[in-house]
This record gives sequence, structure tokens and C-alpha cells, in this order.
Amino acid sequence: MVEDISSELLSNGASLVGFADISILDPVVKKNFTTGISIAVALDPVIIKNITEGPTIEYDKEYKSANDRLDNLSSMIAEYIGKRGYKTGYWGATNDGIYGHHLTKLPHKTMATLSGLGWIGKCALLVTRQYGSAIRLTTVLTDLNIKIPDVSISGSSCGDCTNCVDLCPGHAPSGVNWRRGMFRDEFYKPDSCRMAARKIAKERTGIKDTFCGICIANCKYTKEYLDGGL
Ligand code: B12
Repeated sequence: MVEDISSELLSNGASLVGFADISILDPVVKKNFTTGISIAVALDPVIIKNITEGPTIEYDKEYKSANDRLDNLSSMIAEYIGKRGYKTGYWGATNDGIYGHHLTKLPHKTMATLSGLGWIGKCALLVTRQYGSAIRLTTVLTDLNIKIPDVSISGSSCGDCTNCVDLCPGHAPSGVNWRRGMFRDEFYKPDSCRMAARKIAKERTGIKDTFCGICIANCKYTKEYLDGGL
């Protein structure tokens, strides 16, 4: 079933697919689900290459179309799994279920590290070996009871790189390497990120929204992807 689900998602446009045993998650979060599926789509390298100094209108369109592709993938695979007799739970790729200080019950990045897709970078983004942080994510939970080996990633591979720290217009990343169990605000300032993103998006595109991407485009792993290092 894991192979079937993976090939169904990859043949419909997903770039990476991961599976995780979610037994360690809080019961309020996992409900009666046993397995988490993390789905990533890579962003267009040509567009990401052009946002090293700030967002473009093309980037705004690209990340919003990536959200739509992710939402279509999660509803498609939920139907596929449902037809085989299992329950699923999923929510939007972006601004769905936000509460408190920019929080959600189960961030998409959590499922991505638990399923081994990547680690959390200094700028709090999910970084993958294949695409760097030039990916967007979504999550599908299911009660499909499959034995999944623990492939989770619990530490950073950023090493001493500080590209995102040096270039973030909001100085949001403090430069500390992530380890699982650290809370976001110990190494990244979300309000500084949000304010800087809204300012630079307005200045460079005239669009009133929260998008920037400088940390994405300047990540050393993203650059490998952009230079065709895939
Ligand atoms: C609220 C929000 C924001 C807020 C706050 C950002 C933040 N990090 O919290 C603001 C407005 C500042 C923001 C800005 C941006 N956003 Co935003 N945002 C979200 C949203 C809707 C919720 C995030 C959330 O729940 N935050 C709460 C904190 C606690 O969680 P977190 O930082 O996301 O993830 C932490 C946990 O996963 C934890 N963790 C990791 N592994 C494990 C394992 C276990 C067991 C546990 C317990 C925890 C844990 O470590 C992570 C790091 O702090 C998500 C979509 C989603 N539903 O996940 C998109 C999302 C995080 N945003 C995204 C992006 C791209 C951006 C921007 C680059 C803007 C842009 N589009 O150009 C910036 C940079 C964000 C950043 N550095 O994280 C992408 C990130 C993709 C990636 N490569 O990681 C997401 C995932 C949207 C998507 N569908 O792809 N965003």
C-alpha cells in the first residue's frame, strides 16, 4: 500500500512523499489515525533563482499554484485511500487552522521531519537534500495500519552555513542549529519574518501579502538544486 500511495502521488505531480508512524504525537492531534503522509512539491527553479534579493510577482503566482497543487494531491489521495476502506484526515497547505501566535496543531514540517523528508534549517524552514527549502508541503493522516520503519530526522545538516541568517531582511533566524524538541521561537523570530516579508513584498511587487523567499533562494541546498545538482 505504501508503494501504491507513493506512486499515485508522484505520478500526479508530487516531488517527494514520506510516511511516518505518528504514535509519538499528542492524542488530541493524531485522533484515531496511526500513519502520517507528508507530501512535498518543488518550486520552479527558474522562478526561485530570481528571488535571491526578494520576491517577484512570478514567485507569488508560483507558491499560490503550489498550494493548489498540494490541496488537489491531498484530496485525491484521501479519495484513493478511502476507496480502499481506510479513513483519512487532511487540511489546507497554508493558512488553515492557525491559532495563537502563528501556531497550528500539526505543522506540515513536523510530518516532513518525522517521515524523513528533511530537517529544520536555521530559518525554521524544512530543508531537503533534493530541493533545499524550495518546496511546499501538506499532510494527510490515515488509520491505514502499516509497519513503517523510523526514518525520522531529529537534527540539522546546516552545519556552519549562515546564508539565511546573513541575508534575512528581518534578521529572523538567530543562527542556532535545530534539534528536535526545540521550539520555533528559540531560534527564529516569526514576527520579524512576517513584518519584513510584508514590507519587501509590497515594495517589490505592490502586493499586500506575506511572502519573501530570500531564505529559500539563498539556502546552500536550494542553490545545489537550482544549479541542477539534483
Ligand atoms: C503560520 C505560518 C507562517 C507564519 C509563522 C511561521 C512559522 N514558522 O511558524 C509566518 C507568517 C511568519 C510565515 C512566514 C513564512 N512562511 Co509560512 N506558514 C505558516 C503555517 C500556516 C503554519 C506554521 C505553524 O504551524 N507554525 C507553528 C510552529 C511551531 O511550527 P513550524 O515552525 O511551522 O514547524 C516547527 C515544527 O514542525 C517543529 N518540528 C519539526 N519536526 C518536529 C517533530 C516533532 C515530533 C515535533 C513535536 C515538532 C517538530 O519544528 C519546526 C520549526 O519550528 C504553515 C503551513 C502549515 N500548516 O504548517 C506555513 C509554512 C510554514 N510557510 C511556508 C513558507 C514558505 C513561508 C515563508 C518563506 C514566506 C514565503 N511564502 O515566502 C515565510 C518563512 C517561514 C518559516 N521560516 O517558517 C511553508 C514552509 C515550506 C518549507 N520549506 O518549510 C509552509 C509549510 C507552507 C507550505 N504549505 O509549504 N508563515
